[in-house]
Amino acid sequence: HSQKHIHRTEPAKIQVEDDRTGMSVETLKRAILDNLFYIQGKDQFFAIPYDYYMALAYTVRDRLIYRWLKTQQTYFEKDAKFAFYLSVEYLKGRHLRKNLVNVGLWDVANQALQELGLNLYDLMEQEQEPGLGNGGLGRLAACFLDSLATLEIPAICYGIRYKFGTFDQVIQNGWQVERPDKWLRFGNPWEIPRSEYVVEVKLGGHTEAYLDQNGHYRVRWISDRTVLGTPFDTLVPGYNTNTVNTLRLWTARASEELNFEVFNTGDYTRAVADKTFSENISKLLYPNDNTPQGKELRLEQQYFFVSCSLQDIIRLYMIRLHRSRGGSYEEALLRIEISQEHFENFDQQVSIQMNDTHPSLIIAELMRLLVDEYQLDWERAWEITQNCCAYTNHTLLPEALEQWPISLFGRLLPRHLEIIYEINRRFLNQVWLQFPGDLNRVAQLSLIREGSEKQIRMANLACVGSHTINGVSQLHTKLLKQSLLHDFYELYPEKFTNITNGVSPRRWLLLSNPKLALLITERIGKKWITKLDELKRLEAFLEDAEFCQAWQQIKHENKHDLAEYILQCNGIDVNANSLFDVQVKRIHEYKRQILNLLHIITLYNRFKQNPSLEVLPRTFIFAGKAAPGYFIAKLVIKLIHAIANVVNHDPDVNSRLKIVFLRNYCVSLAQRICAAAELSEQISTAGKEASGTGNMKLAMNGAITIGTLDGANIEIRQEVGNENFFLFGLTAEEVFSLKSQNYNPWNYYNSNLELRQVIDMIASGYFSPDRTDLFRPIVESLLIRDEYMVLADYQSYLDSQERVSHVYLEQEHWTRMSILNTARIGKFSSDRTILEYCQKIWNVKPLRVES
Ligand code: T68
Repeated sequence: HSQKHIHRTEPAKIQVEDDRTGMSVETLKRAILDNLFYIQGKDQFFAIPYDYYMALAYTVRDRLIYRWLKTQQTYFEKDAKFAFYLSVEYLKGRHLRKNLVNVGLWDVANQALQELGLNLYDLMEQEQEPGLGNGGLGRLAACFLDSLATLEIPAICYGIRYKFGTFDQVIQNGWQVERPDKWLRFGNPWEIPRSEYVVEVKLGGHTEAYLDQNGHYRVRWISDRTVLGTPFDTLVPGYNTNTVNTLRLWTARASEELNFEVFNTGDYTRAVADKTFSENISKLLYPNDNTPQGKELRLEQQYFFVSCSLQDIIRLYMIRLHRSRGGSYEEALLRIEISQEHFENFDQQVSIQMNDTHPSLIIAELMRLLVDEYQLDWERAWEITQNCCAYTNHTLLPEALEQWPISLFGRLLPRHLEIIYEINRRFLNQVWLQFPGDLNRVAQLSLIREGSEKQIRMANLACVGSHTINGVSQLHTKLLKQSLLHDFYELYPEKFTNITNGVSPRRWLLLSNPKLALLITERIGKKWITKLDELKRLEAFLEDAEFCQAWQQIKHENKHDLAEYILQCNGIDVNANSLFDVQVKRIHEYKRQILNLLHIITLYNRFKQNPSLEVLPRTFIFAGKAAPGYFIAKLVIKLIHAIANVVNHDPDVNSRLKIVFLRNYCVSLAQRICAAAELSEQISTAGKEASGTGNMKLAMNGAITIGTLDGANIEIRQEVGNENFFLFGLTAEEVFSLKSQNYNPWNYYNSNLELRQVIDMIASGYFSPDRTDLFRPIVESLLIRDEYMVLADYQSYLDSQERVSHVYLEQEHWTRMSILNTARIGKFSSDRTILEYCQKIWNVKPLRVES
């Protein structure tokens, strides 16, 4: 203790550079205590665990700064093409462990903390996870951050710094209740505000035509308000590289802190009211996945973030241009006079990826800047725009496509509306030439949907303005071409390509399952961490009894850990020897959590009818959030709890069946669960899940999939082998053809006794005795329409589950399948995915940052 004190009270003796960069245990200890004292303003008398966490976080961040600046310098000096990734969501998960591991500080930090009498694992639990995303789309963007940095790709990722990320989910009496997520409440040590790079964003107003000095007709936008965008940078270190990339998130600020005119009249509240108004733009993340929210504020968010990011992209481009012409950095910063000829090579230097249509306003905004502000011809501006932009689609659900009523759009972005009309006019002329007289086709392709309320179709804008359109799995891309974007495919077949999703092996194996990662490394070395195909070498150990046993043992220990967590959170005692059967993802009808429930009730019934029946003990683990406005999804959560309530308390069955709903699904929880999962439920209706990425994480951790031929399941099955995958259900084609033949769920209900019994129980209030009609909406949706063909797939699912139970009883066989799932999952590394984006879409190459 006395030693701690010396360093704190004698700052003059501290060698600053060393304390902020040194990687030894001694330096680390000194740095942690120093940060505790000088940044947190605490000593060990006052410090709470959070202070120590912050002190450690700053210690880690200090060690990234040099490489971060070096990375930026390299990017400025080298004449390389850049990828700019635009996403309104990033579901990053916690930083501390990832950063420690990526920069090789894990062991030293562990040691340093031990010597300080602290526990690293406890400190990691102090970190508030930034939940700036809803589900797969946001998590994909976060895996891409990791892969871009690890692969040394010159890239900058842009997004919104929401004050409130995805809501906290609490469960009250089985119902989901949403609570605001105050992740910034205690400060965020991982970000650096960059107030000096603030940009201005215009909104509202009207447009005016005028003649420029050359007598050309031009338009200017006279907005009626402006907001400021301040960037906050998060450092993103790659694994074992010098590259530290930037995630730049924008916060909205009022351009005037107060309105002085109003202030002087004495109306203080009103004087600051405008400020609140502007700052609302980055207040909250809309909590929907796979459904758009047609709210004005959402459009403001999208434009705000696009406008800020594009200004930044252009500014960075101009600096690089100036440097390449021999100018200095300082001059470049001051040289603000941007003109036409500067854009000559813009599209050879800049590649912009739109993560779904949420950033698709970038197309109209780039056109506006090039044509209105920098006075390029429309034709050249359009060429540049198309050459720069590319669009990733993430959904096949037609109702999920974004559209904006033109009245709302025009009020907020009057100039962009004109530009979109002009893009559309030229585009439809071209369609008309290619398909003369085909009015129907023109109507389908038009950026504007006609009707009583005209709408702008953002997917059409994205397709027209991009050079490449990609789906996220083979099936998804095929179906995009066949149905959702069929007309665009006929027009531009060459624009379409597939890039199957992937997940980061650092986050989803190395960090989330350290024991398994260690076992793997002991056998095949460390290369797999950045070359995931290396896992194939595990196949050599299939006959190695010791290895197989260690594999089993680790899964068992992970299950134990999760069981402990379940006991702590839910007070449910689960059997760590039972099969851990998990379905963790957003709650959505197309993902069919209900099908899982029908299976559970079926098992329950079989048990009740025949108590001596040999049934494999199973623990069913659910987790996931429902969009707050999605009534049926929230009712599904209630139904899970209602069934759990009956099953878990029934002494006839509860030694063999348990149902657990873990509240507040998030990245940290996903990491715990995937290490312990044995059976991965990927049971969406074929043709509905664009790709899925949970399927990849779980298989990577040795869980075996029970799944339909949907999204990336198809490719996973192909890779791991049909015999190592539990298949069931209709194919996408069968789903479509059954639908077109007037699918009738009643036929299934009437002809399947077990199914009928299960549905009757839900309908009659067996699980809701206090309100027997509580689950009627679910029953009705199944019996009246069954949009997602749950009944059609029921029997096939049961049969497949029965095969699961049989195989699980042969533990050796199961372990073999488990090992093969991990060993053959190499394709689903987001490193492979990012390399494909680099090659097929961005034409961007790695750029080594020297130490
Ligand atoms: C998911 N989409 C797909 N959307 O459902 C999933 N939507 O199949 C795929 O694997 C994943 O994207 C990555 O490609 C989403 O997660 C959203 O979250 C979302 C958010 C806002 C608006 C619409």
